[in-house]
Amino acid sequence: MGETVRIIGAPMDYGANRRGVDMGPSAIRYAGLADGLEEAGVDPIDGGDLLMPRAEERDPDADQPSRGNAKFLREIADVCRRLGDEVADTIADGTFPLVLGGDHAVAIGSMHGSSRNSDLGAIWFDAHADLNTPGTSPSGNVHGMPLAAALGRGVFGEMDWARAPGIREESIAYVGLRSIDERERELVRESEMTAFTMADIDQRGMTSVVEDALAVATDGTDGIHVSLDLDWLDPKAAPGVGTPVRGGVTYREAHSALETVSRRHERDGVLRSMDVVEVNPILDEANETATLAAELTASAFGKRIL
Ligand code: 4U7
Ligand code: MN
Ligand code: MN
Ligand code: MN
Repeated sequence: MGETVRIIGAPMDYGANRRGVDMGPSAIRYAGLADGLEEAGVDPIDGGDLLMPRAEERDPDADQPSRGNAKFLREIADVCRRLGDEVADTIADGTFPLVLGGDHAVAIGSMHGSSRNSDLGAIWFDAHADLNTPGTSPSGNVHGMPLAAALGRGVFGEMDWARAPGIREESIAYVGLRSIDERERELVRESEMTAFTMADIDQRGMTSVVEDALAVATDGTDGIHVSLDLDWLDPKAAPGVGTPVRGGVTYREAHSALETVSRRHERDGVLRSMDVVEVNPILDEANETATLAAELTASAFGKRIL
């Protein structure tokens, strides 16, 4: 048997300010995640779900004088602290943390926990850049801010739960960008991150792009975090997401990308943590998106056609 993967459910929706994405962990489990991981040759254990206060009982604008327009920042801080501890403990036990969202703000906790004792690179599979700060966000939704938080940008610089201890900009690569806000565009351009857009995938093909992204994220780091936002895929393949953007990657391209990650992991053991986020079963068609999330995760851990 290969490595042990610990499934950590983070049924949070405060970052999306929209119900439904909190049901993601159940839907992905129901879609056969554990079986898929076993077929990939890893040993899954289920760590259950983090406890989550109901959004309806909370005031999105409570607390935090410095929070700008960020909604539910106090609740998100509490969840990310607990998630960061779980992820760090999981790695300390010699086990691989696989975080099921929830909205993409859970990645703040994943990256914090995963980078506490090491230099961490990251690959961000997403339609969006997720680099807004409370000062630039058009929506106030923190799921559009996790990379800014992990990098300690803007007001996140003063929040110990947000800024990930071991992540540097130059070790982060985006794959599949196609929806960037006006102010965010400057932030991406001026950053030291590497951004592969859909146009790069069109021109060069998925495998070559992901190999380059792996090179960026592994250069000078101890391992990488993979963050998979299901809206990375085209809405035809993944309809169950809160912020769909047309022109996304196809079903086959997505598998190919995660198979490329797994080949590199088999060779060098580069993968350190992963999250699978933004599945919204309320908006889905017959659990199609959750099923895809489970299948893509199995591909990331080495499940092959033959
Ligand atoms: B996701 C958005 F304005 N950029 O900040 C924002 F378009 O985690 C969307 O990638 C963010 O799904 C999408 O609210 C966040 C918007
Ligand atoms: Mn995202
Ligand atoms: Mn997205
Ligand atoms: Mn989204």
